[in-house]
Amino acid sequence: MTKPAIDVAGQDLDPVAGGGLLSRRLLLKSAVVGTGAVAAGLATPRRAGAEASIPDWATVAGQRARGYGVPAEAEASVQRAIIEPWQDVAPAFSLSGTPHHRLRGTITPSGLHFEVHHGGRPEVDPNQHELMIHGLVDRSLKFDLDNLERYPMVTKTHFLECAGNSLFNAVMPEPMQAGCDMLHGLLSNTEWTGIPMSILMDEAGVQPEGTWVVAVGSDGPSLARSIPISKIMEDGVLALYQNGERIRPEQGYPMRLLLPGFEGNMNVKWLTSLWVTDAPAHTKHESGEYTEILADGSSVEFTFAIGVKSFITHPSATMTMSGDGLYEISGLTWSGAGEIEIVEVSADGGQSWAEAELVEPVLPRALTRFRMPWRWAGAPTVLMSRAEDVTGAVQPTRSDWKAKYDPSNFLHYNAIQPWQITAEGAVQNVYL
Ligand SMILES: Nc1nc2c(c(=O)[nH]1)N[C@H]1C(S)=C(S)[C@@H](COP(=O)(O)O)O[C@H]1N2
Ligand SMILES: [Mo]
Repeated sequence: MTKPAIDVAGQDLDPVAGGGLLSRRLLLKSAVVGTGAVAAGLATPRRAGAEASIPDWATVAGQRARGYGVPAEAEASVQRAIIEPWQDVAPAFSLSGTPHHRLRGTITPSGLHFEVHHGGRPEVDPNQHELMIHGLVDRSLKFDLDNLERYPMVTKTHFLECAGNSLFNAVMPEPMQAGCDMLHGLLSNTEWTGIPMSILMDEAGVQPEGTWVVAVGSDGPSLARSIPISKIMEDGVLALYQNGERIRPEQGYPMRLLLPGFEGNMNVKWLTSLWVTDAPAHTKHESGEYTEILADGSSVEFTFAIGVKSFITHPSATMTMSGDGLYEISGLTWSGAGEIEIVEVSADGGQSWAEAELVEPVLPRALTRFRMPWRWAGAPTVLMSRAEDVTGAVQPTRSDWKAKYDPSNFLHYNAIQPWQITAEGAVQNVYL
């Protein structure tokens, strides 16, 4: 981890909480070097000398324009993590996680969006793919990509999180030492564009008894989920575009259902059928795979919305600190219930907390970045973040979360993530 090149006036270096958390006013200071306020541990830019040399690439003609850009060659190691441990348990499943510890900002590049395929990624021919709306409707309708292009479209930024995200923290007796891609990577954030579902439903004419919609994908397992029609009508979107371009094959090309804030599984990819019914269908994918068992042995019938959550991305497990001194702690926060209200950070293992800055725009049901200035004393400590959303819901500790469920449950894990920093500067996953 590299330290930011900031310099500051003395008073802002007074801690606002234990462990070296500093005033958020520091985030406003520009990179003024040389006021002498900070002596040790500040990463200052190298001063330009008279011996400036001209690099080779600045002396020759560059590469020609190209049709589709890719990241710089030196960034080729920024990849999704293929989540292998899961494949032993359910071999038909195929998962990859977004490397949040190697990204900044909030939008997930399309090529790094996480994947959860229950039966692999189908190779859909867009010219043959159709979406049917049927069941308790006045008119059954069929759409192909061409018909759909003529409908009004909306553009909205929303996160998608698998209900099984962070499963290793939920079930492993000892904390797994891996990066944010393995630990929390079944989470991404996208600018989606598509047709409000209410428009298509109104065209079909939903009958009064039509209170549920069973959405089905055209992949091998025909993944199917029941959705209350109220959600479909409120803010459901038939998503066709991802960050401005057509949805990637991994994300459901050529169309997927987007249900802002609802667990990933309900956002059916390669969507081919919407069957309007008067009751949930209790498909294998909802009742068999996405039901949480509580501590008393009973189970929760449905958990639609994703809970309030956050984790620090910089620094995070697998990173190494580059010496003591000033750092900007940075992380991600989100909630399926709406906007994030507050994120607090602790740099002393939860003994004291201070409010982090939420980076604008703070959008409902979208990833929000938070940041906090911090001076690491070079001694062992534990960093944590704790989010609260508009409904007042707050992230639980791991032990509070575990107490609620049967030990086998790994769904909807949203506990506080502590990162332990050793005296040598290694950042490790830890349970507190
Ligand atoms: N048709 C279909 N839809 C699907 C799935 C699938 O396997 N098939 N996986 C679901 C699960 S479990 C999740 S978490 C999200 C993952 O979306 P992504 O792969 O675009 O990240 O899609 C959901 N929709
Ligand atoms: Mo999922």
